[in-house]
Amino acid sequence: MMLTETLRQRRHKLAQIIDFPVVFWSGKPPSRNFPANHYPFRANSHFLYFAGLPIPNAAIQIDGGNLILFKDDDSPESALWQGETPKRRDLAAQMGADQHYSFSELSRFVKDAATLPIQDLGTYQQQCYECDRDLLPLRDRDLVLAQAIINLRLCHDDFAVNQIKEAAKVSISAHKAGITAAPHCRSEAQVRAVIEGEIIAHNMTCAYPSIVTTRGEILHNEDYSGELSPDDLILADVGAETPLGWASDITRTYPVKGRFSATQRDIYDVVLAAHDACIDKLHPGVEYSDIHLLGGTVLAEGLIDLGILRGKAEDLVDLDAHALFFPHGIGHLLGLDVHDLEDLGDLAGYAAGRTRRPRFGFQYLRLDRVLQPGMIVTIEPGFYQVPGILNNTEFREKYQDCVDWEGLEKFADVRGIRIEDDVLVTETGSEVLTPDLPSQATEIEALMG
Ligand SMILES: [Mn+2]
Repeated sequence: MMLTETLRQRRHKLAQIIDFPVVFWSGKPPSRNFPANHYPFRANSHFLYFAGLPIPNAAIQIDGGNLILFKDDDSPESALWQGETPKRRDLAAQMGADQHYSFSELSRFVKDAATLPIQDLGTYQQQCYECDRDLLPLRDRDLVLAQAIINLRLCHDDFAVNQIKEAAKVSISAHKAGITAAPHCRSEAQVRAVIEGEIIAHNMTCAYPSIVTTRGEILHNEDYSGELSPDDLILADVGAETPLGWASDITRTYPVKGRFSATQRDIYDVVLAAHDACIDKLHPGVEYSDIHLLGGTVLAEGLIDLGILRGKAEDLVDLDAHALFFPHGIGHLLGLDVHDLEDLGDLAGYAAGRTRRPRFGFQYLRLDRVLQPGMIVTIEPGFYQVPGILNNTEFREKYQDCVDWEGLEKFADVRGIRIEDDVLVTETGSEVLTPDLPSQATEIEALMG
């Protein structure tokens, strides 16, 4: 479906939920030292959802399905540096706006409008000034708007699904390039360059800072300075984003030399079993927290078989013993953002009346809702040996009998393994959006030659 028609439908749906005007700002890129030398621009996601196009220094007002674009045309002088940029009139036509005005006209339209705070501080201050109120914490109409947006953005329309599939396709070829190149690379930085090079070559950007590391136990490691040793595993968590802002999110873990050691392979297969079991159970009507528990249970079963955990899987999961090795959640919402809608805190991830459970095994669970058709979620179980967790004296004492600490020592060459795919919940079950990237250990080894 065309972008313009999709945007019209989104506005129409919003108008069915709320009966007051709303304004969204796109934001502007912060400058590094002087205004023309700026960080890459990424439009605010709520703006993108309704405006469709990543236009800097712009705003839109929506009122009962009617759309107005506010933006200044660039000055003739700026063409010397930037060339001709699209005119407001043309942008307005592309998004199907009913009217379009210069940016200064916005003041007349924000009076009774609700809005949502955006990330860049400069624009946030401008929002508060124009609206004549603090936007945080969310309250009154802004909070009603947040709930309405969550209702819309939780379940994706066809246009969004297709965008995410496009992003996923490029991510898959990027990961394949990284897997194939790894045995010939000397550093994490070189592997990252191959993966991101593929994304850049498709005129896409990264949806989040890439993780390409041999220190997989550092969950969000953004350092790429490490040299590769043949016995290392590389954990690559990289996702492309389309020019219209839709994200993908994939993780693969593979051996530098192209062959898993026996111990690496053992743990890899346990993580993969958890990954496959969770994807298999993704259906509308299922509690995502049950998927999280299932992942932990399959992981615990595997670790018992390997002589790392001791006892019964269900009992160990009740005690959160598996979380010693899998301390994060099984996944999250995916959409315009990689942790979609998390600018609204847990409002989107947690159903009404639910809050994060204080349990060790649940504290980083980002999504606690009943799955509905149209939701896109990630499934990303992992196994990590985090020194800060495994050497923690309280944990050592509490889980003394749950872990075979000597048995664990055999697996010293496994620092971190994560396997992550993106899955659409459908009317009848689910559809993996990243199926063409191998996850079996033998397939990965074959790809590496
Ligand atoms: Mn993820």
